[in-house]
Amino acid sequence: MGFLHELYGNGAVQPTNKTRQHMPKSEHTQQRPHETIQTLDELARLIKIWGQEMGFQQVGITDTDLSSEETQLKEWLKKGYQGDMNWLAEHGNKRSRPNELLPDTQRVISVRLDYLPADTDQIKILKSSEHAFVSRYALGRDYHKLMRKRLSQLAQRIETAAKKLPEEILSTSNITQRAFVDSAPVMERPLAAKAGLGWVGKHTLLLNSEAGSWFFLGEIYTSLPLPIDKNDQENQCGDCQACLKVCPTDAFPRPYELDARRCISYLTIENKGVIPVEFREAMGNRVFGCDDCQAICPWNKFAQFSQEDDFQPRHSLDRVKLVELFKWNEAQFLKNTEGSAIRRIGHEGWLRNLAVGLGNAPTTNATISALEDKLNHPSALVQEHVQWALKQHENPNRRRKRKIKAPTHHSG
Ligand code: B12
Ligand code: SF4
Ligand code: SF4
Repeated sequence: MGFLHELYGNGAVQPTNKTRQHMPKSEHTQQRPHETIQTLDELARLIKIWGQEMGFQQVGITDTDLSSEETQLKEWLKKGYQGDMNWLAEHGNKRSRPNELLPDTQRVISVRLDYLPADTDQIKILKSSEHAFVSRYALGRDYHKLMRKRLSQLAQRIETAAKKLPEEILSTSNITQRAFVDSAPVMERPLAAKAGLGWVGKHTLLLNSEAGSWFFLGEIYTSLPLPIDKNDQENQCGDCQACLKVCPTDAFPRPYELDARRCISYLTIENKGVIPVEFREAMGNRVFGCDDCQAICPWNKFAQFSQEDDFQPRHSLDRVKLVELFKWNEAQFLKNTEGSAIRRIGHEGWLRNLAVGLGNAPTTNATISALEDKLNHPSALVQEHVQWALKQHENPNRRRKRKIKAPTHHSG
């Protein structure tokens, strides 16, 4: 059975076909100026309502204890699974000890924001090797700024309300809070799981039985001793191993553990250098990130499309041909990726990834001539990947390896 059949012909998960809905703003939940909140329980309840009014689909509160995750993180780093992402090993214990990152932190308010745009034909595009497959999270505007801004507004609203709490409930007026989205040393998935937003699946992402996994995470660290939520989302992966089996590059040494060095997301986004040849055929047309382990997950049939206009695809990135993207010069690249997560990899990284995609595309005049045009590109990195791609086309009847195995066998 071919990989694509395995992935999409046999139980792969198509997202629900709901149209985008905007959450109604429930005016009665707005705190009126004359109202004062009397207890921390009441504040916690309002924080969730405010969060949802701001567009977050879920909000949960947890404590800062990540002691067992700290051990797992250290073991993961010891194995070198982080590759060149040295920043994951920096900052001492700040990543697993929230109050070492922000002194006085007592609680973490964790939020989720759905990002899957509607009607992007993701399976069709992944199967069409002349098209570029860009991860669903990167089709629209970069999520970092949008989420951080909203979280900061939420933090401000919490602080204003907390300062009015009776003194016997909250004795200090010194409230410390900070919003984070992805970029700081924060263990977002374990914190979100503790806060009741879902469970960490075998693919290492956070998922939820009512929402799947197509969402971003963000958090507010706070010194407020808010009541914490219980996680009623038990791990419901059961015997399923679909994500482990579908991974084109065999990046899971075992369930719940990812060797980032083998993950297409790492290879195309975080990796700044050469893409090792062993992974290139398996990458197919995935030119920015990879979604396979999520696309196959049965819980994603409960995913809902994003309500954010900002996450809708720009420049037809959900259905554009590889050749077309490869023709963007640096100025076009910078213009077309303004405000997008794609910009981070730079024009050179973009061409590198697209060259691999073109090496895996059908042999056509358009593909060959687009590649030949870049043979003398000033970047040696681009040149090398273009040469590899052209070599692939020397045999138009070749069969691409769609899936590779890690050298040491590991079971799922
Ligand atoms: C580094 C990073 C990556 C790396 C490494 C990924 C990884 N699995 O660690 C790469 C570049 C590969 C990557 C890829 C992607 N990423 Co990323 N990434 C991050 C980042 C910045 C740090 C993650 C990290 O600390 N990893 C180190 C590991 C060891 O730590 P951990 O994830 O916290 O894992 C712990 C738990 O899993 C725990 N655990 C819990 N239960 C169990 C059970 C068992 C038995 C075991 C052993 C362990 C265990 O053990 C681990 C150590 O404590 C986070 C943001 C953040 N600050 O957290 C985003 C983040 C995880 N990424 C995200 C996304 C969207 C992606 C991609 C889907 C993007 C794409 N489409 O290409 C892919 C998915 C690949 C995958 N299957 O994970 C989202 C995930 C949202 C979600 N629903 O979970 C995050 C949270 C960003 C965000 N703010 O939304 N990412
Ligand atoms: S994102 Fe793709 S390459 Fe990375 S672990 Fe998931 S399926 Fe494998
Ligand atoms: S595909 Fe299966 S094993 Fe993987 S996260 Fe989803 S339910 Fe869990």
